[in-house]
Amino acid sequence: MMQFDEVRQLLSQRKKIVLTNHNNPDGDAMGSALGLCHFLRKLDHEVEVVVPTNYHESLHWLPGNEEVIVAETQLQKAIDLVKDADIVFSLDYNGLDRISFVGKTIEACNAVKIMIDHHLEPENFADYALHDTKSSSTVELVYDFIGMMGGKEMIDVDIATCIYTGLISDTGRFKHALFTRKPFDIAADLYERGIDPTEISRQIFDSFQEKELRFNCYCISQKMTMLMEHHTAYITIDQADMDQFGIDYKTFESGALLAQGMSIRGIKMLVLFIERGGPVKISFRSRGDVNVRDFANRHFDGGGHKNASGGRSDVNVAETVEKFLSVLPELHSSLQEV
Ligand SMILES: [Mn+2]
Repeated sequence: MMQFDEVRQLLSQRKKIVLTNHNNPDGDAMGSALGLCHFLRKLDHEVEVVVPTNYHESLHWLPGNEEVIVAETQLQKAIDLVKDADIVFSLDYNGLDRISFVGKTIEACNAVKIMIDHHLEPENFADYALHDTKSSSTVELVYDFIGMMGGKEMIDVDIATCIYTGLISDTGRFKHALFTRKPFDIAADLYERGIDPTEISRQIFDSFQEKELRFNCYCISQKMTMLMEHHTAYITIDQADMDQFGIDYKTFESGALLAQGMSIRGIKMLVLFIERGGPVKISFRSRGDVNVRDFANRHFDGGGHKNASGGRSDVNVAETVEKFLSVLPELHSSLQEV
């Protein structure tokens, strides 16, 4: 493991740097990558942002977005950049399987690997890691990293906008993952630097296409089962549901749907099952002490955060739901607490 002084030393000369984040990058992943990109370019580094897959268009307005390289559409370019890099950053993920085909290239490349992340149980591939599960978001740690580099005064409105995007994305507009006062302090600092919080929120949260909102409403009204004795609800959707509304799974942003389900009074856990041939993809959301990370890990080959996790299942969706219902009583006591 490197010390931070060595990282600072390394960054004191112009380097080729590639910033990567996870599959289907969200606001925190894109905010981290683009915020850090703007900062490192100000330090005169040669910086590229390489993301494994495409992402939702509500993030396409972010400053610097037009230069992002999406590996699934420009695979050779992405691989060449990683192979040629002096430093590769892993942002908002801590396992190389979270980044599909680019992961193997990162594993094998000669670059110094730096991880900045807040997910549980980091893998051991990085030479230097800024990792804290008590951080609301990865952008919070990117902000720290910039501070550790002595660059806080270099945070301009573009960097600040990217960081704020990650903050409001991962905290759901300051609703959860608030373990310390830091997210508020950072937000106040970013405000001083000239961001437009109203406009950023509008771009991120009020940017549904009509078909997306209609699809979410359909899922809630037609595809959701309530299990009130467990304070739980679950939603099952398949390819035909998505086709009916013209929804592209690759850029489908399930966060808003999950948040809508979790906004029902009395619900402490929501589970989304998506079947589209291949393994069923499962997303969990919960409140308080209902630990869906451990639950996903025990039964559905998954993980993530205590109140937001994911998993998968190799049997069909009906059998997956059956299995879910059979193991759900394990969470009974935490689901009963008020
Ligand atoms: Mn995150």
